[in-house]
Amino acid sequence: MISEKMNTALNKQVNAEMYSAYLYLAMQAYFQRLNLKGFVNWMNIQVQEEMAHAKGLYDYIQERDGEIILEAIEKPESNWNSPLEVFEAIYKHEQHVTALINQLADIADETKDRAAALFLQWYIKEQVEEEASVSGVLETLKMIKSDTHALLLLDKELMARVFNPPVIG
Ligand code: OFO
Repeated sequence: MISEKMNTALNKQVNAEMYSAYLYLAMQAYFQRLNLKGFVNWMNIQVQEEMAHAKGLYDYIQERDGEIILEAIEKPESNWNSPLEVFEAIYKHEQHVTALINQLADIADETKDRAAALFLQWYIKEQVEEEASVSGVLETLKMIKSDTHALLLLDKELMARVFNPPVIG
Protein backbone atom coordinates (compact mmCIF):
# COMPACT_ATOMS: atom_id res chain seq x y z
CA MET A 1 0.00 0.00 0.00
CA ILE A 2 1.23 3.51 -0.72
CA SER A 3 0.31 6.79 0.94
CA GLU A 4 -2.24 9.02 -0.75
CA LYS A 5 0.41 11.69 -1.18
CA MET A 6 2.77 9.34 -3.00
CA ASN A 7 -0.07 7.84 -5.04
CA THR A 8 -1.15 11.30 -6.25
CA ALA A 9 2.42 12.34 -7.04
CA LEU A 10 3.08 9.13 -9.00
CA ASN A 11 -0.14 9.60 -10.99
CA LYS A 12 1.02 13.12 -11.84
CA GLN A 13 4.32 11.71 -13.03
CA VAL A 14 2.53 9.20 -15.28
CA ASN A 15 0.91 12.24 -16.88
CA ALA A 16 4.25 14.07 -17.16
CA GLU A 17 5.86 11.09 -18.90
CA MET A 18 2.90 10.77 -21.28
CA TYR A 19 3.26 14.48 -22.02
CA SER A 20 6.96 13.92 -22.77
CA ALA A 21 5.99 11.19 -25.25
CA TYR A 22 3.42 13.52 -26.81
CA LEU A 23 5.90 16.40 -27.05
CA TYR A 24 8.51 14.16 -28.65
CA LEU A 25 5.91 12.79 -31.07
CA ALA A 26 5.24 16.40 -32.15
CA MET A 27 8.99 16.87 -32.61
CA GLN A 28 9.16 13.64 -34.61
CA ALA A 29 6.48 15.06 -36.92
CA TYR A 30 8.53 18.27 -37.25
CA PHE A 31 11.61 16.29 -38.35
CA GLN A 32 9.44 14.29 -40.73
CA ARG A 33 8.47 17.59 -42.38
CA LEU A 34 12.19 18.41 -42.75
CA ASN A 35 12.84 14.91 -44.14
CA LEU A 36 15.63 14.31 -41.61
CA LYS A 37 15.20 10.57 -41.18
CA GLY A 38 17.88 10.06 -38.53
CA PHE A 39 16.31 12.73 -36.31
CA VAL A 40 12.92 11.08 -36.93
CA ASN A 41 14.41 7.77 -35.76
CA TRP A 42 15.96 9.39 -32.66
CA MET A 43 12.65 11.02 -31.71
CA ASN A 44 10.72 7.82 -32.38
CA ILE A 45 12.90 5.99 -29.87
CA GLN A 46 12.53 8.84 -27.41
CA VAL A 47 8.73 8.54 -27.68
CA GLN A 48 8.91 4.81 -26.94
CA GLU A 49 11.19 5.42 -23.97
CA GLU A 50 8.78 7.97 -22.48
CA MET A 51 5.86 5.58 -22.90
CA ALA A 52 7.93 2.93 -21.09
CA HIS A 53 8.68 5.41 -18.28
CA ALA A 54 4.94 6.10 -17.90
CA LYS A 55 4.12 2.39 -17.91
CA GLY A 56 6.83 1.68 -15.32
CA LEU A 57 5.17 4.15 -12.92
CA TYR A 58 1.72 2.76 -13.75
CA ASP A 59 2.86 -0.79 -12.99
CA TYR A 60 4.46 0.32 -9.73
CA ILE A 61 1.25 2.07 -8.57
CA GLN A 62 -0.72 -1.12 -9.37
CA GLU A 63 1.81 -3.33 -7.62
CA ARG A 64 1.52 -1.23 -4.45
CA ASP A 65 -2.29 -1.38 -4.53
CA GLY A 66 -2.57 2.29 -5.41
CA GLU A 67 -5.23 3.91 -7.53
CA ILE A 68 -4.57 4.91 -11.14
CA ILE A 69 -6.11 8.25 -12.08
CA LEU A 70 -5.36 9.39 -15.62
CA GLU A 71 -5.67 13.09 -16.30
CA ALA A 72 -5.80 14.91 -19.68
CA ILE A 73 -2.49 15.29 -21.49
CA GLU A 74 -1.59 18.89 -22.33
CA LYS A 75 -1.29 19.89 -25.99
CA PRO A 76 2.40 20.11 -26.96
CA GLU A 77 4.14 22.71 -29.14
CA SER A 78 4.07 21.74 -32.80
CA ASN A 79 6.56 24.03 -34.48
CA TRP A 80 10.18 25.04 -34.08
CA ASN A 81 12.57 27.14 -36.15
CA SER A 82 15.47 24.72 -36.41
CA PRO A 83 16.81 21.34 -35.18
CA LEU A 84 18.91 23.35 -32.71
CA GLU A 85 15.80 24.98 -31.27
CA VAL A 86 14.18 21.54 -30.89
CA PHE A 87 17.14 20.16 -28.95
CA GLU A 88 17.33 23.26 -26.76
CA ALA A 89 13.66 22.63 -25.94
CA ILE A 90 14.29 18.92 -25.24
CA TYR A 91 17.20 19.72 -22.94
CA LYS A 92 15.12 22.23 -21.00
CA HIS A 93 12.25 19.76 -20.80
CA GLU A 94 14.46 16.94 -19.51
CA GLN A 95 15.87 19.23 -16.82
CA HIS A 96 12.29 19.96 -15.79
CA VAL A 97 11.53 16.21 -15.66
CA THR A 98 14.65 15.66 -13.54
CA ALA A 99 13.30 18.24 -11.07
CA LEU A 100 9.95 16.39 -10.99
CA ILE A 101 11.66 13.05 -10.28
CA ASN A 102 13.70 14.69 -7.52
CA GLN A 103 10.47 16.01 -5.99
CA LEU A 104 9.07 12.46 -6.02
CA ALA A 105 12.20 11.23 -4.26
CA ASP A 106 11.71 14.00 -1.68
CA ILE A 107 8.15 12.78 -1.03
CA ALA A 108 9.46 9.21 -0.65
CA ASP A 109 11.95 10.49 1.96
CA GLU A 110 9.38 12.63 3.79
CA THR A 111 6.87 9.77 4.02
CA LYS A 112 9.62 7.25 4.84
CA ASP A 113 8.50 5.17 1.87
CA ARG A 114 11.60 2.98 1.43
CA ALA A 115 10.13 0.96 -1.45
CA ALA A 116 9.28 4.09 -3.44
CA ALA A 117 12.72 5.56 -2.72
CA LEU A 118 14.32 2.39 -4.08
CA PHE A 119 12.03 2.28 -7.11
CA LEU A 120 12.73 5.92 -7.93
CA GLN A 121 16.49 5.30 -8.02
CA TRP A 122 16.02 3.89 -11.52
CA TYR A 123 14.35 7.12 -12.69
CA ILE A 124 17.04 9.27 -11.07
CA LYS A 125 19.76 7.38 -12.97
CA GLU A 126 17.71 7.42 -16.17
CA GLN A 127 17.46 11.22 -16.01
CA VAL A 128 21.26 11.47 -15.84
CA GLU A 129 21.44 9.42 -19.06
CA GLU A 130 18.60 11.35 -20.72
CA GLU A 131 20.21 14.71 -20.05
CA ALA A 132 23.62 13.47 -21.21
CA SER A 133 22.33 12.01 -24.47
CA VAL A 134 20.32 15.16 -25.31
CA SER A 135 23.20 17.42 -24.38
CA GLY A 136 25.51 15.43 -26.70
CA VAL A 137 23.30 16.10 -29.72
CA LEU A 138 22.69 19.70 -28.62
CA GLU A 139 26.42 20.48 -28.43
CA THR A 140 26.97 19.01 -31.91
CA LEU A 141 24.11 21.10 -33.30
CA LYS A 142 25.66 24.23 -31.78
CA MET A 143 28.88 23.48 -33.67
CA ILE A 144 27.07 22.68 -36.90
CA LYS A 145 25.27 26.05 -37.04
CA SER A 146 24.06 26.35 -40.66
CA ASP A 147 26.41 23.75 -42.22
CA THR A 148 23.93 21.52 -44.11
CA HIS A 149 26.53 18.89 -44.91
CA ALA A 150 27.41 18.49 -41.23
CA LEU A 151 23.71 18.36 -40.34
CA LEU A 152 23.20 15.50 -42.80
CA LEU A 153 26.17 13.65 -41.27
CA LEU A 154 24.60 14.00 -37.83
CA ASP A 155 21.28 12.84 -39.26
CA LYS A 156 23.00 9.70 -40.52
CA GLU A 157 24.55 9.13 -37.10
CA LEU A 158 21.19 9.46 -35.34
CA MET A 159 19.80 6.77 -37.63
CA ALA A 160 21.90 4.24 -35.74
CA ARG A 161 20.01 4.67 -32.45
CA VAL A 162 18.00 1.59 -31.51
CA PHE A 163 15.27 1.07 -28.93
CA ASN A 164 16.15 -1.24 -26.05
CA PRO A 165 13.05 -1.70 -23.91
CA PRO A 166 14.10 -0.54 -20.43
CA VAL A 167 13.90 -2.89 -17.46
CA ILE A 168 12.48 -0.57 -14.80
CA GLY A 169 12.78 -0.99 -11.06
FE1 OFO B 1 10.98 10.13 -18.97
O1 OFO B 1 12.60 10.88 -19.28
FE2 OFO B 1 12.39 12.14 -20.59
O2 OFO B 1 10.99 13.03 -19.96
